[in-house]
Amino acid sequence: MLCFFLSLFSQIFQSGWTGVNERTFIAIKPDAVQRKLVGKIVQRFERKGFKLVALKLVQASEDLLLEHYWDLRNKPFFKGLIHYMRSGPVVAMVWQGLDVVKTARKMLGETNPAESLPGTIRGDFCVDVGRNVIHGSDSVLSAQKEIFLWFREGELQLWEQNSAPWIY
Ligand code: DAT
Ligand code: MG
Repeated sequence: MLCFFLSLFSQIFQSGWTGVNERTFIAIKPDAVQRKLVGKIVQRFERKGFKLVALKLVQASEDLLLEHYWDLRNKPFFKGLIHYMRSGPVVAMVWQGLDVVKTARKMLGETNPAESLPGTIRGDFCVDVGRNVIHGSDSVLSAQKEIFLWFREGELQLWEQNSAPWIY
């Protein structure tokens, strides 16, 4: 177990996914796609100054979701969660920037929309924990695992953000 985490840590440093190159995995869930919130949600990350590295509309397979939510497999809501996440396409994205993992979680709000402050995505766009519109990685390690799970290497775009000197 220790070896596993040491190897993941060393991968993160070798991959350069630190500082302004930190990356997170964000998924706009099927309810938000149906409710036409995609543009508004993407805009929040653009407006903040983060860099879009990958974006695709996907119908997630059951296997992908079982792996994605493996830590929650014993929860009573697990079956419903997988069903909800398979109920339509999700917008899978990778965003990059300084402290993006922690900051994106703040932008999302709490897991339960009722506890999410106005101004956060969940605080502004939803009411039910089972329809909470968006996923965001909870640590740099899980971001790396989730990005590798949802994307192939060639789907991550390397590009210069012209506004970078005005953001950093
Ligand atoms: P988060 O998505 O904030 O990281 P999580 O990882 O604990 O939260 O749970 C994953 C998702 O599972 C969450 O976004 C919505 C669903 N979920 C969590 N707790 C739930 C509950 N008590 N009832 C129904 N769904 C729940
Ligand atoms: Mg989570």
